[in-house]
Amino acid sequence: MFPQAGEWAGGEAAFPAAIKALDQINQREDILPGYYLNLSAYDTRCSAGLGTTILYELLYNKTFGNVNSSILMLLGPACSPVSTAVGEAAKMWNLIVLSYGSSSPALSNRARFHTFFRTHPPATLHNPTRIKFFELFGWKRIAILIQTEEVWQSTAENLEVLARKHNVHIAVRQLFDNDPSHAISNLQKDDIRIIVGLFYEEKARKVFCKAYQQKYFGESYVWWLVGWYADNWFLKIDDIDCTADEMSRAVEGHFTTEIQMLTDSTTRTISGLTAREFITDLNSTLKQLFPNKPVESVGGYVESPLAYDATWALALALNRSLGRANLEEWSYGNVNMKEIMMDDMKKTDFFGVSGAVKFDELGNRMSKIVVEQLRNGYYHRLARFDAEKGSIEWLNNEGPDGSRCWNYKHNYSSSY
Ligand code: ABU
Repeated sequence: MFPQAGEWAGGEAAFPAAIKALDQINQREDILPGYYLNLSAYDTRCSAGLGTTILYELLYNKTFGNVNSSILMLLGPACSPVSTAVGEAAKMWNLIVLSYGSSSPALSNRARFHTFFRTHPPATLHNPTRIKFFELFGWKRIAILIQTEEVWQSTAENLEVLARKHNVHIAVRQLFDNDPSHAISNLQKDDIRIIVGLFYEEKARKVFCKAYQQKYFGESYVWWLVGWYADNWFLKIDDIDCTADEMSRAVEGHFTTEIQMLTDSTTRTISGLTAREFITDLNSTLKQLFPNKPVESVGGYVESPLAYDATWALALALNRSLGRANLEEWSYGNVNMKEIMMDDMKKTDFFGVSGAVKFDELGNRMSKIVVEQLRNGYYHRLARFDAEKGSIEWLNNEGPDGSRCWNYKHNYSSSY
């Protein structure tokens, strides 16, 4: 499932990345020998309703798309609301789901999502980083502005628990559905200066346009957002009532936290490519597919390494199952075979373009977090945070310890 539209069109870049992995896997004689792995792709438009309909058609309608037998496994969905709907239903058909794009902490519930795995780490991973920075700068009074979706609400709940433990006071918690005007007025009334914003990119544009109009921006305010929006997301102004210049002023200086999705390592990955070779190849494909967009603005560009590695993870798990199960005997009622495939998914352990790929007991993946700041319209890397060790590695000369590193725009194409 690869969304090409909606709140997050993450499938735009994730699909070509998955196809690259699939082509390489199909050429390898040591992986699934004698089999050709076929991928049938569907656009969910980031809609839970459409995702569920597609799953229903795949399960019941043998003439749907070009799938004429039971599907072995499901790659995707991307958006968390779709994974929530599809992931919960899939277990009823013993279908393994591997998402490359869903961050919702709610998806870590093994009872609800028994057959669900993801190469995208859960969004709770951002919270220790946020708290670490609040402590570092002595910020004690914080607000959370939340879009009403489970992905954001469950991240906020986790942040509140962590904040309490560290004596950081979550003074205000504002929810909004579509129009954030009211929520922003309330933040302003309460004189909140540090705000964690939990919302999709389209809503982020509305938030900052309103913040500009209500004069709730500038050096006295510090916003913390997620870092996976497309580059220059704030310059897309067709759906808001602000100019590009106004938006640039409103967003200037905000911080982001993001999972490190492309490894810095120069080691060859499972496919034989280095991470750098993978992204260079993907960049040239995306330039052909989307000639009118910079690659960094293609939906799911940042997450594309996770889609590539997810495809490898599925193929390698199926390959392990070959020794113990006859793939041709697969049907949705074959619980025995589902157990074998689940077992083989849990054994996942390889080095991919996103780093070491393995799942914990909740089907999750862990990663380091990168902190960036938007300065003069460009994102600059500030630090990398290792939540397991609680350690910060400063990536430029502006950390409190004065250590020197480097400064670069956060997209992959400019660094490679
Ligand atoms: N990095 C994209 C996360 C999108 C989602 O969880 O819906």
